Amino acid sequence: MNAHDGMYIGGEWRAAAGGDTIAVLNPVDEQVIGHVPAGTAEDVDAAVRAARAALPGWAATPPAERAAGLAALRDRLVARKDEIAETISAELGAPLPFAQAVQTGLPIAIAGSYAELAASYSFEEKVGNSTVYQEPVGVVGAITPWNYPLHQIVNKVAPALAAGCTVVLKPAEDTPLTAQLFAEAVHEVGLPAGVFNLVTGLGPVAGQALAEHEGVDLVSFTGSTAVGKQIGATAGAAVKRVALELGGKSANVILPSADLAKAVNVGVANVMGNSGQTCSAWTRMLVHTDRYDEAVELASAAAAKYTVGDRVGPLVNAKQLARVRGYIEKGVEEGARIVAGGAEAPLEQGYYVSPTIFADVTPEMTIAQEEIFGPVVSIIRYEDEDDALRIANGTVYGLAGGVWAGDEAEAVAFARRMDTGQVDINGGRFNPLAPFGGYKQSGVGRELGVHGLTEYLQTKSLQF
Ligand code: TXE
Repeated sequence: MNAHDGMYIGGEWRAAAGGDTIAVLNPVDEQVIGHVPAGTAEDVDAAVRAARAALPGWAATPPAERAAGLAALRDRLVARKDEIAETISAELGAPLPFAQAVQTGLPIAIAGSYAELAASYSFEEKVGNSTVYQEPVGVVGAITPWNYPLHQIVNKVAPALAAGCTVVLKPAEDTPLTAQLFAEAVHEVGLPAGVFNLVTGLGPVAGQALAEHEGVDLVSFTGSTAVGKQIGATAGAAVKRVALELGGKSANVILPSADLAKAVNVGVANVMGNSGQTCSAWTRMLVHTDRYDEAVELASAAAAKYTVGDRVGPLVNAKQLARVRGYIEKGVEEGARIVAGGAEAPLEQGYYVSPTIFADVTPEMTIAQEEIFGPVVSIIRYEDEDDALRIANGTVYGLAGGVWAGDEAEAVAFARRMDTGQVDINGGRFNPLAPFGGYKQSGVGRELGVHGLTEYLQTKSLQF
């Protein structure tokens, strides 16, 4: 499959210092499809040293040259997009059309947007008698999850490189093959050795070593809230910059004036894409009590269209399967009513879960409060707008959401009252330049666009 099966440190491919490897499985048939090095603290240290050594040169490289490097990287990703999509499909289990369009196409567009931003952003400005410089934060430790293997990498690495930072990436152990392809693309571009480094390995070993390393100036983490809190505490104790993109429990709020069928169908599709393994997924559907029964019927009919296997892929691994099934069982125990799907295995092989719709969900139930990370929608009824807002804002999370109304201004007014970082109005459209990130426990910092770039910059002023 990949031309290289090692880690990429200081411009060279190598095995882990300890010699161990990790097996990578295909969640569709549970077969081993590759092995990657199980990096340890020793490998992380080598990678951080390489990144530190490369930092002065890359930080001093004119932004236009860094932009050219990113544009070349985008071009290499385009040239290898089929291979990347097939790899994502193999290690994540995503159906190929989704792997091509969403998992590969969007991050390539994002890489392109950072090539443009690096060229156009003003890293220096005059403020009265001062000149204010935006300088790179330094060495970035990027720790990424498996749910969007390329997207999560590009979201961190592209803005970091655009800013003039150097990077050590520790991708998720479930999807490291995509990260190796990304490293191959970087290598083909010929960026200076050490500007980008890849250490594969387990979270509590390689990930933790990277988060704790003194030579890392900023840790950017996307993953579970539990690990995010730990990384935030470690960074805080070291007075180190940190960006956290954690979980979500986003609400799809369907106001009484909305086109109900459209809002429900788009809402169900939003959760079923990537088998519900999306931090911004609209896992709670909020419907006015007068239209509740109609919405439940529409949602169960919509779920039936998502056939397991060709449209809805498996979950990434056995642990996630057990976790999602556990949540479905908990929902039933707490009194919610399954109107589509359920916890039973739909296929004999692979980590599949049927698209599942719960009705009669109340806001305090576990399935309405905790991130499930599977193809499960909870439909909750509300009495009036204030009630809808209270429910929408009634979790520890605040990452994304949707609002539907007959009148756009009505939807905007509601969205402005939501404690959440990103809201789609009447379906919205993905915008690679719009900031993405969480309120409350969904995280700290923003990704994408200029807000994503400034995460990797620090400010210096000179007075004259
Ligand atoms: O996450 P982990 P898991 C949520 C989602 C999911 C749950 C568990 O609810 O069900 O988290 O997923 C690395 N120090 N999200 O267990 O463990 C790990 O190697 C440093 C939401 O897979 O947080 C991987 O690279 N790093 C989410 C990354 O952290 C550590 C995406 C994420 O893995 C580490 C994924 C440690 N001690 C899961 N332990 C989103 N926000 O999109 C693990 N890692």
